[in-house]
Amino acid sequence: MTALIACAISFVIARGLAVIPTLPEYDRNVNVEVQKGEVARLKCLVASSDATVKWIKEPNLLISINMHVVSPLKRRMVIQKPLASEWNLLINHVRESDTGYYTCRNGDLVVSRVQLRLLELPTFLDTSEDVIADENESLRLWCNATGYPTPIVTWYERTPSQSPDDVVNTGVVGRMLAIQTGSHGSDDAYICNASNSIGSVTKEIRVRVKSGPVIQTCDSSQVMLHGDNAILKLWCNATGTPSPILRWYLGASYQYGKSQQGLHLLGEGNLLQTTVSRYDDAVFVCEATNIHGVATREIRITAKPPSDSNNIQSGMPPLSQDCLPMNSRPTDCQDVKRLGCTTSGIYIIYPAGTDGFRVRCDQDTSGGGWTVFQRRFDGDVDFYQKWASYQVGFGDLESEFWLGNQQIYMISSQGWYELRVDLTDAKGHAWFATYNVFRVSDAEKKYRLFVDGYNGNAGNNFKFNSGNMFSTVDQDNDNVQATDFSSVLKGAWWYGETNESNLNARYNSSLRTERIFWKGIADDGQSSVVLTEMKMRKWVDKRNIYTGFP
Ligand SMILES: *[C@@H]1O[C@H](CO)[C@@H](O)[C@H](O)[C@H]1NC(C)=O
Ligand SMILES: *[C@@H]1O[C@H](CO)[C@@H](O)[C@H](O)[C@H]1NC(C)=O
Ligand SMILES: *[C@@H]1O[C@H](CO)[C@@H](O)[C@H](O)[C@H]1NC(C)=O
Ligand SMILES: *[C@@H]1O[C@H](CO)[C@@H](O)[C@H](O)[C@H]1NC(C)=O
Ligand SMILES: *[C@@H]1O[C@H](CO)[C@@H](O)[C@H](O)[C@H]1NC(C)=O
Ligand SMILES: CC(=O)N[C@H]1CO[C@H](CO)[C@@H](O)[C@@H]1O
Ligand SMILES: [Ca+2]
Repeated sequence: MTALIACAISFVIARGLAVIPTLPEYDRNVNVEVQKGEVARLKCLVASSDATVKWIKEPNLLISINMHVVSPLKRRMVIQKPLASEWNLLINHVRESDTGYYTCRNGDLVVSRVQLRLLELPTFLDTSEDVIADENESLRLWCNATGYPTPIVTWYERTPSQSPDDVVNTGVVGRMLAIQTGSHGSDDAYICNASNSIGSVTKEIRVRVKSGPVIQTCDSSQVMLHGDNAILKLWCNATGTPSPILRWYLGASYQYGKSQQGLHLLGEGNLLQTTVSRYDDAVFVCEATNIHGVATREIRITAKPPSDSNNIQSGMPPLSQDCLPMNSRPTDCQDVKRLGCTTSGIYIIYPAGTDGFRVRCDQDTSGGGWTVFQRRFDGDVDFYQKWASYQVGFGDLESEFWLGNQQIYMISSQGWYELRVDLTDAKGHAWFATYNVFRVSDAEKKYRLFVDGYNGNAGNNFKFNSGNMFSTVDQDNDNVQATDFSSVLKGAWWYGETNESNLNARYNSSLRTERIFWKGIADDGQSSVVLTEMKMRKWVDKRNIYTGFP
């Protein structure tokens, strides 16, 4: 009995002695950490060669028996044996679902237990939003991030005086940052950076302190128009948190369009563009509003007496508008006609967005209703003028004039307009060209022309100008590199690659290239065009049917 036990013990010892030296040292709980898509190598060391070695994914998914992978995932798994004692499990293209605990068994004996984890870039689960805070308010900002290894959150601060890249470490580590907000006008940004061994993410949280509006600067500029009106630009800047909304009102000196408060709302935004009569004083009010208050600033525009004129016109031409109903505001000469004025003459019209300006109406030609914007018949007015003059107009509505590109734009953008060009040659023969569609774009687009639908006996020469920008001797917008058509042809026009028309050129010049020109009319090298008129009229019945406008 004793011998048997001794024998058994010695057997155990002998067996132990035989096995233990062949087992290398290893950590039975090594974690394997890889990024998604990489290869995971799970180690198992089993010395005895007659063992049945199994890999099991906890809780009970059998993956392999000896060299044989039985898992449904066997396409991505393989048993690798770099040494006779190693039974490593290789998992290719590791996925989220592969993570967990794996045990390697020699028979029933657990030889190793390995946790497979995915390394993950930090991402934010939840962070504070931008805050508008009260003065001196204490706040807690947070940034919760996930990732593996667990990201460390560090906080940075940026004050408005610093450049966007210039941040200061607050020394705070952890997902919560407590701050005390400052006074009005402070506008800080806090940046949390969640970082681990494989990367980092940052999030900027703006903290602004509530404040009422403060108007910083206001200014105006004035451009005199032809006649008695001016284009007025007014602008104001205001600060406040939240950002104030700016509104413009016209002071009570104006008689029309009054709101309940006696102020006429003109527009919103930090820039206002309008027209005023230069014979009136005007008070404009800029109002900045946010939830914490209102600030206002007045801008006074002082009337300029007619003698202080900086345009060519001397004195005001007489108005023909006694025929208009009281307080009527016609938008063009077609409207003047509709309101009962059927005599050609000078009227004040009020195109949308303007406070009115004078125009010449032709109520006789082809049914009337024409707003005349160019007229030449004796050469008394010099038409070889610069951009600024063409923009606001020059000459005299009673004789020769250019109404002004800005006014042409303001009128023609009110709807669908047609154009009529009347020409008379030296022999007294009258010619005309009409276009069903006429429109001129704004100053930013350099008063680009659009015409379509010719009719008449003068020839369709203006179609070549459609799509061109306006050029003057000091603004070459003709899109032709080699030439400055305005200076070569001595005019101001929608010049482009061809020149079939040139109605603002020199009057009765002896040089053919420099004189008023419409191809095919007075085009024999001797005579010339002696009378020109350009006029537009709204299609009142067919308004908004034409859809081909640019
Ligand atoms: C983020 O952390 C804060 C502070 O510990 C906690 O109140 C909040 O519930 C967390 N949010 C998420 C989505 O984990
Ligand atoms: C905020 O703190 C400043 C400085 O201590 C103080 O002058 C101001 O009155 C405080 N404002 C409010 C609303 O408490
Ligand atoms: C976040 O912090 C880490 C560690 O300081 C840094 O390496 C990393 O560039 C930071 N990330 C960003 C986006 O600033
Ligand atoms: C005021 O506003 C105008 C128009 O937006 C802008 O061009 C200008 O820089 C602003 N001025 C100030 C001082 O903010
Ligand atoms: C045009 O010029 C010619 C030659 O200088 C002159 O005879 C003629 O009268 C002028 N015509 C007009 C309408 O000015
Ligand atoms: C610069 C230019 O091309 N000018 C031409 C404009 O058209 C007239 C009439 O056809 C020509 O004589 C000019 O040479
Ligand atoms: Ca050119």
